[in-house]
This record gives sequence, structure tokens and C-alpha cells, in this order.
Amino acid sequence: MSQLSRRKLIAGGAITAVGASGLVVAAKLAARFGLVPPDSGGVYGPGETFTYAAQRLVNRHALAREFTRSQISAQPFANLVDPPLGEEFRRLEQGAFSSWRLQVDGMVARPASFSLAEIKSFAARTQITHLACEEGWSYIAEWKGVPLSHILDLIAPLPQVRYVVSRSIKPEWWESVDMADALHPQTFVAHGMNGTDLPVPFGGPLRLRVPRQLGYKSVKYITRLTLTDNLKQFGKGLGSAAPEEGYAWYAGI
Ligand SMILES: Nc1nc2c(c(=O)[nH]1)N[C@H]1C(S)=C(S)[C@@H](COP(=O)(O)O)O[C@H]1N2
Ligand SMILES: [Mo]
Repeated sequence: MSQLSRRKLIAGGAITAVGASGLVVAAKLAARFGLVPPDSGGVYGPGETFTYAAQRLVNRHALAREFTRSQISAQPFANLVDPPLGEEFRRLEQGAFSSWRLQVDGMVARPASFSLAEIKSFAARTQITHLACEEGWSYIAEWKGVPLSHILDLIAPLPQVRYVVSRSIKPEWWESVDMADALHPQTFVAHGMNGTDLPVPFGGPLRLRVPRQLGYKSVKYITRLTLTDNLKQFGKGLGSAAPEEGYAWYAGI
């Protein structure tokens, strides 16, 4: 059974077991432990809160499954962005991305802006993990990059920080993760894939990889990371673009 369907079963079974009144209790507990996701309102809100709080209480340090080289997908599927990459991107691409920068700001002691070359000069790690799109397709690839935790060490987050917001050269796609995922050893700022520089269709030169969550959390073409204690000030205040389209903010697998 895939990890995804296993989680659905567990979450579904748990929700059936606790029932509607249990969800109310769970929501109160979640509030007490600061485990309320930003999209906790609306019809699916109580379920979202239950899933997120349960995952964080039980599973915070779990690792996403890693695969062997022989399991890497022969034909990974790139989900092309819509609208397509524009002028600004093409100009940067023509300069071999030497002017690409990742700005890191918000509630940090030492805000910084890193060039692609600087990010590539940091000690790199690799992981062979599964990227699953909420629309059903998926692939396994080897990603190379810098653990996000390393970049956070450099910029020194203030103690009250709770989320890292990722923005891209494509403003319509943005995401955020909590500190459990931001500091998780498999969360990467990735610049390589399957032994080459990260190809443009897959988010090159720089993307986030959050292998413990569905593909949509792995923002492509990242240009800015902002640390915050409150997601209300971003977009419609639901934590990312996904809940604005009806998907869950927390998409753990
Ligand atoms: N900037 C940006 N990042 C994005 C997207 C996007 O449209 N724009 N799509 C997301 C979705 S829905 C998925 S499933 C994955 C797809 O990654 P892939 O192109 O490597 O398959 O990227 C995510 N990151
Ligand atoms: Mo997706």
C-alpha cells in the first residue's frame, strides 16, 4: 500500500472513530497546543485541524521513504506552469541563472540574499524520493540540494517564528510550511535532479522539495523565503495558494 493511501486510511479511520463531537474536542486540543492550520475555517476546517494536529503530535520526525537508484522514474513528469514562464525568467536563463537570487527575510536576525552560486557552494545532500501530485501522477527522482535548515541557520530565525513562506518568480504559486517541515532533514532547497542541474521544467534553477507533503508544497523557481509567526498577512490568509483553490494547506503523506 502506498504511503498516501495508508495515511488516508489512518486519517479516515480516525475521523470516523472520533466522530463529529470528537472533532470538536480535537480542535480545542489543537488550539491549546498551537496546532491549528491556517485553513481551519469552513466546512473542511475541523478535518484539516484534526489531520494536521494528529500528524504533528504523532509523526513530527518521521522520514519520507527513500528509494534506490534503480527505482528512479525513467520518464518523470513535469507539471508545466500556467501561465508559462515569462520575460524575466527567460532573461535570467539566458545569463545561465548567474543573476538568480534567493532572498531570505522576515522574522530573522540576519536577512540575506543568496546567489545561485552561493547556494550551490553550500554542502549538498541528495535524496531519492517520490513526488506525488494531488491530481494523481507521480515520479521518483534523485534531488540534490541544501537542507533548508542550513539556510535557516545562516539567517538566524527569531524564536517566535512559526512558518516559512516560499515565493517564486511565478507570483500565483506560493506556499508555506511550519517549522517541523522547515527544519526537517529531508526538506531541501534543491538545485539538482538525477545527476544534472535542476532542469527548468522541474523548477530549475531552484525549487523547494518537501517530500513529506504532496507535490504542490514543493514550490518551483523560488526567489524568496519569508519567516513569519502569522500567515494572515499573505494572500487570502489561508497559508498558501492551495487552500484558495480548495486544497488543504497541510498535505502530509
Ligand atoms: N512555481 C510553481 N511551483 C509549483 C507548481 C506551479 O504551478 N508553479 N505546481 C506544483 C504542483 S501542483 C506540483 S504537483 C509540483 C509538480 O512538480 P514537477 O513539475 O516536478 O512534477 O510542483 C509544484 N510547484
Ligand atoms: Mo500538483
